[in-house]
Amino acid sequence: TPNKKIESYFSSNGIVSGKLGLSKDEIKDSFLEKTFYGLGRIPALATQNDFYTAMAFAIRDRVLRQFVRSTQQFNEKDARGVAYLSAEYLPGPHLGNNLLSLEIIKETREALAEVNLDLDEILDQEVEPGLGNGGLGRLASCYMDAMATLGIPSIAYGIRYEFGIFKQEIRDGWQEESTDKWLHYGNPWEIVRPEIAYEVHFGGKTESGIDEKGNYSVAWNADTVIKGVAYDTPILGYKSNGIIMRLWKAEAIESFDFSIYNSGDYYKAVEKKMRSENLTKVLYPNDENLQGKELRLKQQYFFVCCSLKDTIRLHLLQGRKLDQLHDKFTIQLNDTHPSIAVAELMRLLVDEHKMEWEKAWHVTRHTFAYTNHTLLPEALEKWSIDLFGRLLPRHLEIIYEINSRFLNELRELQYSANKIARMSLIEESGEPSIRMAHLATVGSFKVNGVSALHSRLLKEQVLNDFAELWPDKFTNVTNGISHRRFLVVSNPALSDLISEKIGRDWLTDLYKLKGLEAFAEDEDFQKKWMDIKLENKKALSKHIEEYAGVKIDPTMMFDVQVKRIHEYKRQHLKVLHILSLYRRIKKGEGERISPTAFIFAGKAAPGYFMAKRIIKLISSVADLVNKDPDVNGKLKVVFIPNFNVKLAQRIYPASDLSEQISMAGKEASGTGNMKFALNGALTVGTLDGANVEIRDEVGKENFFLFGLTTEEVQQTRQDGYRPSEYYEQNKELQGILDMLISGELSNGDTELFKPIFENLLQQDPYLLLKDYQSYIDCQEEIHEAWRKPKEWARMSILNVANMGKFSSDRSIQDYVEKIWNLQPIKAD
Ligand code: OX2
Repeated sequence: TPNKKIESYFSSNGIVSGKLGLSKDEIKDSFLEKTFYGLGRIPALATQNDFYTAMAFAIRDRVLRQFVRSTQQFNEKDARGVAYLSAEYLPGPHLGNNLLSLEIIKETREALAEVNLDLDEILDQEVEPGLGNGGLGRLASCYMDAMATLGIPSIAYGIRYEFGIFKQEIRDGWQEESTDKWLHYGNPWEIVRPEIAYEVHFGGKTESGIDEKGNYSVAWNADTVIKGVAYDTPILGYKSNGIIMRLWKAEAIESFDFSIYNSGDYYKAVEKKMRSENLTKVLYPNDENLQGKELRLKQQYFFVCCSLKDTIRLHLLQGRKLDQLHDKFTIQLNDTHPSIAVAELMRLLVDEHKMEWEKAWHVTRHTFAYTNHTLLPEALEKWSIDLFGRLLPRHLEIIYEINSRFLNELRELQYSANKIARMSLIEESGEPSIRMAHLATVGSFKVNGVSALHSRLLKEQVLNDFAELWPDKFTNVTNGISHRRFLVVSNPALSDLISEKIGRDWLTDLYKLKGLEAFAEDEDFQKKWMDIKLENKKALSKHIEEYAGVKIDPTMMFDVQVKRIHEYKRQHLKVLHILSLYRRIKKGEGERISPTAFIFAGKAAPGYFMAKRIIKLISSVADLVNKDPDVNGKLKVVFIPNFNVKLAQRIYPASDLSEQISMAGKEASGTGNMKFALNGALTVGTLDGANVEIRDEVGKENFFLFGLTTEEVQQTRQDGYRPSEYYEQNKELQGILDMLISGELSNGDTELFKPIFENLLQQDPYLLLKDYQSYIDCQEEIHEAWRKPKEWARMSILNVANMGKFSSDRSIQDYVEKIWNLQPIKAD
């Protein structure tokens, strides 16, 4: 029974309906109160980190108020909503973004100044949650920002990894990994909910029989039980709702060790407890490469099981019936990582809630929607039947049943045996395994790709048979980014200049940036625009000097490639370009080269041999170039360690040129490309992923295009590609490639870069040599353009003016219209 006194206090005393306390004095008071009562600190002992924590607590109170209010209104309206399932999130630092969402950056700065503290220093204390690898995790977080802002009734589920993506250091040019102890100083943003916890079972056997009511039923007698506990982080939208990111942490169940305790083996009991907690210890650091590890499958099932049980609890709490689940919820699967959910929901409905199979299948297929993020074969998840059956025996049976019914449908359509084998959820050739993308596709009512090109290729290639069978199931939602985090928060000077000219409506409607077109030719505006860029470059140079030990002249062109290190992204093509410039300057032919700083950052998967060697290659080229007085006035090369959201927020505002040079057909979308362009960098890129749409929006005259198209790539392959021909015919290229094995880059070691050399000459799977000349020619154009500052400024302004489409607000609006079919509710 609800406590009426408390309820009326809540609604009448302003806790959830009244004012938020956002004046300078109120912020200061809360901050001081949190410093003393929240942390128990006296000023003499308080550290900068204590002050950060106190401020985070003060702001969290206000964020929670918005969350409580939103939840109340979603419940009152019995709203239809979304549960977003993602194994990864990269929220970035929370404090700065929350201050913007509450529109109290200025007030907070002043409040702190009154007690002799500096907001920027306090912001810098925050350690970000690195709960993802790259684009996929960051996209999920951009979507949360937009869902909160737009008032989408939603909850985001994931895993609370104790150690996020590893910390990267560069030693002697090599990447070294260490654990990311992001929880070391505590996490003021999360609230543990011990009462929201679910049991998750693994292993054991299934047993079928007749239940008390005389119905056929299956019991799963698992041999391991683990508990998932909810940790909630409120995510605040801009002047709008708060939604929850609910991450699950694994714990041992209390009852679990009783028998062992009783038999006296205390240490064995504790050991078992620790083993349970291992499940959410660490994020797998592989981006788009699946290793088929047992612990990873356990993590996936663990968070899916907790999330579905929680979704069902929320659904039933509203007094709704289980067979209406799909009327009230869409469960969005962020890639196949959570796709075991299709089998788990069937298990929950059929085994636990005793729904008949056909009805349960109807509910399931109308509840899920699946987003595919990659066409790379090595990234398509497959689980060996053997491993899967040992860990999840009941789910294996369910998948077999789904498959058998599905294949029967195909037989009725007179499909050939070949085609049926291709479409089966089970791959029979080689080691029998489950194709998770097929499970997700069969179990969902919508499947989307993440850019126009990617969605087309998904239908033509990887899921072609399914797209022919169910053409209406397939759709596209082009990715988007939070322009509030990646422009307003991280590039305040440029944001203010924009707002001075066109007002502030663009914060909630990015298409309004179009208004900047009118000022593209305005020389005074151009000057202000480029002055801000220069200031941002100075700030980045300082960071680079401190963390990479390289001094960079901020007036150089900043030519930047930051993203995961992967062969398909072709960081080594950029290296070939740098070496070509180096050689020209050495030969005295460098007069048409504009002074340039080449800036790289990004992590390599710890087990990815070639990627790690590419980092070493970049470092070696940096040594060669930076130490050579003949060239180091014109070229600088730097690898900034430990790329993460925080560093990204410094880099985009300071970039002149954005390198988006993946082989066409490989980058599903890319989102860094959008963040650069939004901050006024010009793009050099292939017709890949969202580059295609960016170019369409900003105009082809404001985009540096090079390289093969997807179709030309396919044709090249068909014709039988021989990379060595390019080596033989192109003397400049030959000279550069020979540098890799001459020892020049490696203190005489001719073996160090041979694997890269041989890979390029023999296979060159990503066609670097084929695209080389086109890239070099394009770069010459770029260097020429850089020599005309007014032209450059104009193009930069036009890029920003035409980025409206790439806000995650637009993406989420697309999800609402094309997939989710729901009504936003904005809390007051
Ligand atoms: C990434 C894709 O590689 C990238 O192109 C895309 O922009 C991003 O997802 C967000 O959609 N793991 N990471 C990705 O896909 C997978 C799988």
